[in-house]
Amino acid sequence: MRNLASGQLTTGAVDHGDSRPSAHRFLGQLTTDQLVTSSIMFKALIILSVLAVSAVQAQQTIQKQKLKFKLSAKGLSDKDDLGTSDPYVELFYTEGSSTKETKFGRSATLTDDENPTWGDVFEFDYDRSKGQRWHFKVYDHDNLREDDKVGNAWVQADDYVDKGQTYTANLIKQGFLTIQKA
Ligand SMILES: [Ca+2]
Ligand SMILES: [Ca+2]
Repeated sequence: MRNLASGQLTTGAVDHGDSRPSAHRFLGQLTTDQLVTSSIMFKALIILSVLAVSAVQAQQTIQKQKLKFKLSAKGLSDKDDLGTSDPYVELFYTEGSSTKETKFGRSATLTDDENPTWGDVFEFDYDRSKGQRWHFKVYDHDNLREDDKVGNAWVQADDYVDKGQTYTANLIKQGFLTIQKA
């Protein structure tokens, strides 16, 4: 700041004479100021990069956590004669190589909605060492007969966690299911 101010003063004072040396000096000072600024910004950039990399590493190494998430879906198949599907989701998980499915949640039923966003918050005790796999089953609620299957998806809990706790899976056979941190 002090250099810049004296540079401007000198330029103004030498209006009548040869101003090239002072103008040159002024430019020189500016360049020095800019260099100092660039250097500071460069250091700041390095620090920010290091912080960003650390954040990603920290995220990837989550071993255990009580996860909280919400569900939404897009493009569900129409399983109703009047109106469209009235969807709800049942949540199951398996661990390791076991095929035994344990239910850990069920959403509310929404009416005539092929692109539902369920308000329910689900909780899951995530443990990387257990090889947990989720099975989401989407149904269309029917009053007078058995509920129709709308679609289902399997998701490795590790994949959801490692992708920053937002994940979209294809539903078999139509549509998408999104799991989003709550
Ligand atoms: Ca139906
Ligand atoms: Ca309906």
